[in-house]
Amino acid sequence: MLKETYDFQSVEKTAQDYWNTNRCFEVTEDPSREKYYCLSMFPYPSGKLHMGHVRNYSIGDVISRFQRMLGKNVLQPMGWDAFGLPAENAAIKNKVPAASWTYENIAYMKEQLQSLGFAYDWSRELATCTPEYYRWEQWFFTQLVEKGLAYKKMAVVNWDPEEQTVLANEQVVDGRGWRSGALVERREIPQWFIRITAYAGELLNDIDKLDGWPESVKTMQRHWIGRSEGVEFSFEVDNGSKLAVYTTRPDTLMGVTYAAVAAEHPLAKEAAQSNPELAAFLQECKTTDTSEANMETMEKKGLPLGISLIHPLTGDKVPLWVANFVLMGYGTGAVMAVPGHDQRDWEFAEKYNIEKRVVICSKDNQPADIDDAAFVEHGRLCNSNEFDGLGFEEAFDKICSALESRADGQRKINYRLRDWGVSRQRYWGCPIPMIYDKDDQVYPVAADDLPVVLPEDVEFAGVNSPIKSDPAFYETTVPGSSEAGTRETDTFDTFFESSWYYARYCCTDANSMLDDRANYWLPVDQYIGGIEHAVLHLLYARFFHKLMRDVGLVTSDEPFTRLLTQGMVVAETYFTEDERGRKSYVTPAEVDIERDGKGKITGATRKTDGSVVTVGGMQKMSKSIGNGVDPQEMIDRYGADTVRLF
Ligand code: OVH
Repeated sequence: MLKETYDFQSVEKTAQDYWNTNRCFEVTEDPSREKYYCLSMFPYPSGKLHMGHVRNYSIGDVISRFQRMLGKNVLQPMGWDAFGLPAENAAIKNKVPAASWTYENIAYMKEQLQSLGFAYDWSRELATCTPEYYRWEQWFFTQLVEKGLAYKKMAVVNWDPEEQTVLANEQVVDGRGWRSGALVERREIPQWFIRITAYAGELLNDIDKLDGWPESVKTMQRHWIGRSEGVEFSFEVDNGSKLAVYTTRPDTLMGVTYAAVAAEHPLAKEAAQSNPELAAFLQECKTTDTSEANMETMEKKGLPLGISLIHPLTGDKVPLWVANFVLMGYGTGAVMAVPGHDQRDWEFAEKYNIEKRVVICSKDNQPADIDDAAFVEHGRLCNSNEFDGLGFEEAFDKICSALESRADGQRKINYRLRDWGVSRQRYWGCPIPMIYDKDDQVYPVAADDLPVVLPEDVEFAGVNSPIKSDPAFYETTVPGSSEAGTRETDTFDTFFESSWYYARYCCTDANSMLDDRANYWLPVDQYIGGIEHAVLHLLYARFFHKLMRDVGLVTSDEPFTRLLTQGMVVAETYFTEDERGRKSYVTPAEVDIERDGKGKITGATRKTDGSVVTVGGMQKMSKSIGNGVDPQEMIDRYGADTVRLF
């Protein structure tokens, strides 16, 4: 009989017990039925669900259940992105092994997910920190090494001299280690890279196939890959050598008034030997944060080297500088500068009073006005001798041809995308399956000797990775011989695990990385996740999919047909300020609010004493500003369906 009150506790429990007992959402590969693969981005087992999870997984569940009601064979799996820094930090802080902290969180968050009634096929649950999972990415990596798609090179990392550890970029705050506060140094160490640049063209072109993705995400991926057409050519140096530069604006070549090399460039080091001021500047450049964000905003600095170049077309002398914004690792480590038509060059020339020359006309076909800023648009050429009057394309072509015949010119397609550095000097990650012999030759671990298991029962002494000081882990033999060998003790970037988890769900018990069940379910019909993954995770997963295709594991070209990116979950904030402007937040539950006719919040007072508080506006939910809503509290108070509807 109908009760007066809706007892969500018993109703939901009864339903969820029924679904579990009857394994209602477990699916098998059934070629006679139309499949639908609906996937939400799997969570870090960080402790408990937050509203961002609830939003993501409610959307995924609604779509899954809808597709199921249409009669399709729906796969909706769930799992755990279990490696990574948070587990290590918790282990150091709470003196508990990363593994047990992780498994406890998984157990609790799994209960929360079940109490929200999500229709998951729990028989396919995976956790990326289990050898059963990561053994296959280790095998995959050894395949990439053998195909020349994974290699090792020296690369810069953030070094915390006090903790004697490498820091991730997000652990460097204002140039200092987040925990130690010590000034961070740049240090070059050998690291493993995956040659994603070999797939740059295909990753770019295939974006045009992704009609089910938001336009904004496709644009972000195109910019990240950053294809550019340009020309590489050489200047004659007055010491008889040559200096190669790359430019995407050969049409502005007649506007070159100086060139610049990176601080690590041989020409700079040579000139510094007889010039203490220069030597000091090169030393200063060593501590420059060369992240792209910083390079954009930092003050551009440089010094003349006292060396001249010969302009390849005019024969004029061009002074050579060293500048802190030129990177040795990017392109040729040298750039031509056209202050009239490149804003960064303009600012540098303005600061050091270097000549600016106009060679491009603005829209009205008059030489552009560059008094206050560079003119960076395309336009007809002027002050460019035989190239005067040409438009961008034609000038690009004719000047490239001139450079090809007179200055070793070579047209080039360049990409902003750099190869993927996958080494992490952290403990809680998948061990990189490589072994070194006594001469530092490196060998992939043989397939039969995988997995290289990460020891879980480690006592976390300090901030260093325990396996780096554990002979039981790193002492081994060289593959195929009885010679003593040493294991690689770095672990993979956790994006390695999340680049292929969507495929493993299709065949979690396969005795290979994937089996043919993957081709029944893939590509994912609908992927749902936060917009913060619009570039890296999605690009790496697309890259892995193409790599898995090329080793014969899948037949499709793209992993995700449709993508829905959810925004941040936000809530109102309220605060009071002390006389020195320091804010203390009060939670929305503690205030009474007034709204105007249109429902806009116009004021708020404390419930306790009626004192006025400032309305801080909508912000991403977080404990620190007091506007976080704990989903568990809401589930207990109002029930799962109310929370999901919210
Ligand atoms: N394991 C990765 C991950 O993002 C996914 C891998 C595929 C790389 C939530 C909040 C956060 C919020 C609200 C209240 C309090 C605190 C989404 C925070 C993620 C992702 C999954 C898993 C969060 C969106 C941003 N956000 N909105 N509100 N794991 O556990 O962080 O983008 O789609 O659901 O999130 S995760």
